[in-house]
Amino acid sequence: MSTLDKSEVTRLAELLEAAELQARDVTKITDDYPGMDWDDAYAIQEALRGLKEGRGHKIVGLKAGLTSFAKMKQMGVTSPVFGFVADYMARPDGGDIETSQLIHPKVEAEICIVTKAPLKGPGCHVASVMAATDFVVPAVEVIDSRYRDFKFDLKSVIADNTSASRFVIGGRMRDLAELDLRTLGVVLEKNGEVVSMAAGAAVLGHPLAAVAMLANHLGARGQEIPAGTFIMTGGVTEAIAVEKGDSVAVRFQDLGTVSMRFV
Ligand code: 0L1
Ligand code: MG
Repeated sequence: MSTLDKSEVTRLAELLEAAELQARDVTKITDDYPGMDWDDAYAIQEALRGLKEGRGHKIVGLKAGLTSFAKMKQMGVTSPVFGFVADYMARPDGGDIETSQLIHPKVEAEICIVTKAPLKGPGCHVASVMAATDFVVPAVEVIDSRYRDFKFDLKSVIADNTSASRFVIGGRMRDLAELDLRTLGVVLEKNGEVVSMAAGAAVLGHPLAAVAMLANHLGARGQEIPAGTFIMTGGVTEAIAVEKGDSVAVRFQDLGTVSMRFV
């Protein structure tokens, strides 16, 4: 069930997209629409996706967010959220990220997969995801909530495409069978100093549980994850604020290092 009509959904998607493109923050949308429900939130995200496609952008991956206990605690929420990433958000490993295009970026280290078979919920679990995984690849997500001071609730953040902003995929892909994603260690360094570390199990006990939840979430909407989909399972640590001049390197056990500079 939803409470917003189509024109309100479109208007809110346009408002959030304008905030992103102009790099200016807005107050969370539930302040004006306190009765908004989950369907409304995902409908606004869907409308945002339509705006991106209308500009000629391609959706190149799916993401789960707020999947680690550290992030849930940091943001004061109790359940994950799902969104998408588009081609214009991708930056090369070792490359520059332009801060003038962003509001208040933060980085998070993510264990990602690419699927080789479709995944459709309900009933998807970690083993279904294992069977459908082509390979594992490391990435760093740059999140940039369009909401003032990163202050939001879950519905507002879903509408804002889960703060998706930029992402950097590392160069080394590995077979899942060679890895234990639960014990895979991740060390996040900013300007040469270790600022955060965790193991894969920080994400819902097993990072692939985030993919199963995503498949079940889409299944409830009659959708599936197609074969060949890049999926980010969510930050293993809390998100770390960055600014112009910062360098970030994330060392993933068995998966290599992903780095970037904020300019
Ligand atoms: O990818 C994420 O975990 C972001 C989820 C949205 C909440 C946030 O902006 O931290
Ligand atoms: Mg993330």
